[in-house]
Amino acid sequence: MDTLPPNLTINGSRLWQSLMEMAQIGATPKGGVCRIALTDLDKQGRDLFVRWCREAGCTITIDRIGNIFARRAGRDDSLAPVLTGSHLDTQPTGGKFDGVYGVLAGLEVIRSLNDLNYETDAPVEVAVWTNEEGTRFAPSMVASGVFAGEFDLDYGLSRADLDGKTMGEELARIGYAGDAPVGGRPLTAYFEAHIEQGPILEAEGKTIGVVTDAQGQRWYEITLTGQEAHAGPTPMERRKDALLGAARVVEAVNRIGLKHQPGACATVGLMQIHPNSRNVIPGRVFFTVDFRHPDDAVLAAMDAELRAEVARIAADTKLESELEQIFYYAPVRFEESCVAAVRRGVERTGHSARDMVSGAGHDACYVAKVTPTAMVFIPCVDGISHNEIEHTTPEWAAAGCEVLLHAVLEKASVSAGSSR
Ligand code: HGY
Ligand code: MN
Ligand code: MN
Repeated sequence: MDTLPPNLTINGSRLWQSLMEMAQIGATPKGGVCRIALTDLDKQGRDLFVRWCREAGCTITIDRIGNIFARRAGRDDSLAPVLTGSHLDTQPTGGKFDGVYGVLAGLEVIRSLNDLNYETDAPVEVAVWTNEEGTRFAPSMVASGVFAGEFDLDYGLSRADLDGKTMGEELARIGYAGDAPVGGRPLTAYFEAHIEQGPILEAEGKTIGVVTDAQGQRWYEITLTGQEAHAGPTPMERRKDALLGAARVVEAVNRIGLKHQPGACATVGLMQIHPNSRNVIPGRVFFTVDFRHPDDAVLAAMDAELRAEVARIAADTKLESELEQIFYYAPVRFEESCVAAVRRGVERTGHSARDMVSGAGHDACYVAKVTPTAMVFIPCVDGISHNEIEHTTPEWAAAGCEVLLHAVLEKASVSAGSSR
């Protein structure tokens, strides 16, 4: 690979300014961001990103599930591009940085290459993946999953929110139902920069996480059905109380998580009670379970224990139970040469670093199935994310972007000093 120029750097204040401007779209009173997938606010964020990329000289491609690819041409445009990026959609009580940091760090790489007048051999592209969070349309990372061939396009477009609106309908409504095929094209590598969303880097005083792996996940939807009845005249022993059953399953989920330490995570995050009336015994409860672990065999054991517990609790409380696993991916090992490129970026920039396993899921977990992939983490304050107080610092943001620039250039094989 050609030698890199000595003045290779990014513009940290421009990156921070872009992050703060994007955070205005869906800004919440507590300083967070609510920009749910395929809402008008998501459209506004996408439009702003597209405008910035066009101003940076990129061409824009949108595929049929709304993934956006902003492309900076390389000297040899026939070469497979080096891709970076992440997602712009947020959780309902999300922060300014989850996903957005990786998208705008990718844009800053493009802007910096323009400033430095560098022409890479291979094109460089920045991706915005549709619906990474999975909060409105389950499962999460469904669009990068379609890109990686994990799900077929019709499955992805048919994902519906709780009001029955599908991704396909909402993509058309906001004008991001592209016509480019989803995936199936060669890439040289994919690098995703992201906040850690946990406490390790900050606690250890490290600036960069060299992400070697990501833990596996299993998502479930469970419905317990009993019988609505009057809260007054119905004796306790005659009740078929769906919420009592759900409460016991929530406790069992937590117990399974605690049993498989270190490493296991177990969460019930969404619950709907029917009819949700103060003086009616709940007849039906719908809720979700999110299991994670870095070891696939343990994840499988947690799966078996959950199924057994739901069956036992339903029988004990005289309820009908339905349990469906709607999402699963095994723990991911990121590709060695890409991880090494991130490591060399750390060496060249001199930032402190440590290897990490990602606790969160990322689009990189699916893209890794079709392209050599690695991730760059930066710390977030108190390790808090998926919360309006989510925060990082301009210094950490700039440091991660610098490392990303080096890793991208290593794979895009820069020819030093060539002007565009
Ligand atoms: O759930 C996750 O890990 C990610 O935020 N989609
Ligand atoms: Mn994310
Ligand atoms: Mn997230």
